[in-house]
Amino acid sequence: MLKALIFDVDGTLADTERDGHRVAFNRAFAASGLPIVWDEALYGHLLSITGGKERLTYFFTHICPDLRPPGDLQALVLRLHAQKTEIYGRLLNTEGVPLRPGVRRLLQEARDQGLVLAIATTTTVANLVPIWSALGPDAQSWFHAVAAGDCVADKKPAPDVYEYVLTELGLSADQCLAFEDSENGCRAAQAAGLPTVITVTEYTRAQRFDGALLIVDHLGEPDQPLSRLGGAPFMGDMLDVRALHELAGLSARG
Ligand code: XBP
Ligand code: MG
Repeated sequence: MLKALIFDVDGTLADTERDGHRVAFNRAFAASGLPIVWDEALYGHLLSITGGKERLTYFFTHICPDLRPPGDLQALVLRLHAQKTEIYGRLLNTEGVPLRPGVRRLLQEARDQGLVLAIATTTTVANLVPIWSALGPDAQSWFHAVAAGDCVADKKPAPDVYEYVLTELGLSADQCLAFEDSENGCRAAQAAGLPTVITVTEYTRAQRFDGALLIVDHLGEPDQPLSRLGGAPFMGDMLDVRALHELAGLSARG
């Protein structure tokens, strides 16, 4: 019996990586006088590392150690990431939050029909503030549990954020559906035993989603039909609560 929907944030609720996080990282580099620009292609590669701090550490260690300023690497990463997070919040507050198709519709319908909502994300919890603002004045209260960034020991593809949310909700994995955009996210949800719906982005379209229940380009809108890319033989134009109950039933029957 489907009781809860658990959403990833970046790439799932909103398309935030290319024009949001990536731009904020570059502005933080510039503000620190570092001659570093993460172009779209390089950032797509760096996204295989989840967590902005981990991504910065990987870059200075394995990609461009010659661009690493002298001094303690961890202190540099913490300072740059704090700058980036502050820039990211301002950027989304001025540029707006690119909610993905069908997100607002499905969240509203799920609330109206009594489904529990939760967030399981690798991003820093401060980055949720513009998401709440974009969804509505009381949007943060829509979600019964939020697992974000450093609240768990290991980031995706580890299952920690999903296990944290399941514990907070007091539900079992087979009573929920997870929504993700990336291979790392799919692996995290699958490792927590969660039936997983994937909405790909341009960065993740070519990734592997082994075990996913359904793979689509987005959740669909009445005037913007979704395209099924893999998984369950779903024939509808958009994912609504009725369709999710049917998919959950399909998953339960194995
Ligand atoms: C995506 C991530 C995050 C963001 C950057 O999170 O891996 O690291 O790219 O945010 P998810 P931070 O898809 O799980 O929402 O710099 O705050 O980590
Ligand atoms: Mg994501």
